[in-house]
Amino acid sequence: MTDTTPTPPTTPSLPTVPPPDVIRCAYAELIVTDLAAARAFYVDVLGLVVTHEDDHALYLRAFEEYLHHSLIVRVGAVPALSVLAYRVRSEAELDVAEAYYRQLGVRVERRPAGATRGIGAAVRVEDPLGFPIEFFYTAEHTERFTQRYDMHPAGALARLDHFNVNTPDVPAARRYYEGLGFRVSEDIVDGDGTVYAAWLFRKPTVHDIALTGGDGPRLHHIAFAAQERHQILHVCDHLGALRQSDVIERGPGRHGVSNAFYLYLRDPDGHRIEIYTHDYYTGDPDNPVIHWDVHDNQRRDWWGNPVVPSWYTEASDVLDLDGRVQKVVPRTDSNEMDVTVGADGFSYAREGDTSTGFKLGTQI
Ligand code: 4SX
Ligand code: FE2
Repeated sequence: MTDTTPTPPTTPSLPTVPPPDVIRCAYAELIVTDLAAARAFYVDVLGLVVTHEDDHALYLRAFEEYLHHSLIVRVGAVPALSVLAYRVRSEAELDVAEAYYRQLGVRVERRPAGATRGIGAAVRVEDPLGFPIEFFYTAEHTERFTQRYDMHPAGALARLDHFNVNTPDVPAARRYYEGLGFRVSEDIVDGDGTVYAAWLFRKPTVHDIALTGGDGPRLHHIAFAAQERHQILHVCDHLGALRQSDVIERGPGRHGVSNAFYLYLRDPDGHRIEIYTHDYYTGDPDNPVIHWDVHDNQRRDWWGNPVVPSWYTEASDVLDLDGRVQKVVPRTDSNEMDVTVGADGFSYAREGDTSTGFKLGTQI
């Protein structure tokens, strides 16, 4: 008998070989169209330390960082993300990464030491979500300026904290990242099972990567941690004094998710940068996952301030490994902005106001 039953579509299975041991998010490279304008923002306003600069690029780090850079800003034809890099535990993990992604069936490239200034041998992939991702261990060390208070500006940034990306299918992206050894700290869901966003970590903080439901692959933002809330407030004052308050997109405020104090800025090319401080430790194996109802009006801003529409809709294009802009796939699940903002959306602050019976800030 001939079996005519069609094979149901399956999500690609995870590799049988182990994933590379990722330590943390380590650096990003952004393409900008005007390097002088980018320098005025990243160096003169944000106060990042210049490790190296030439006519094509700035290699920047924050005050606690001793690796060569945590951000490269490179001039190019169109504003885009060109790579998100994770640091792995040793050089041997590069072979592990290569084998893992070869089994996943995505594009994989080995890069010799020095292909990126300051970075040793590396593996670059186009991940299943469509992002250009690098894994490296070896990197050039520079002086760590933790106690060079004579050099710290009033808004000194301490270190890179996380990446946040738009991806259409958050549950699928979460499965992929969990396969890579990341753990979820928090998510935003609704009573019908739609997942709007998820936060995952390797280092023991709330996240190294946030997955935000939306048309993707696109970069939503990269975030730097400051030590203190007043440093974030100073950046706002600094921008006001420069008559550049329009660079401030959202905040300052206190996030619900993560509990961090935050500010979102837009660089001259529209790339979104977050400054972030005071999230919490997540390193124990039984760290509780916090689920937020999408209708909880304090989930994204603990004080209930509205999220501006641009924060939901705008994001940076990403490049493939050949430097071409990746095609964006639309999200088909409902969008958070549509269910929470404006005439059709609803949200609440008090527990009794929820129509879903959702328990606020449920922990499992
Ligand atoms: O807006 S959220 O409170 O959900 C949020 C956004 C929490 C932490 C983040 O880093 C972020 O970008
Ligand atoms: Fe963030």
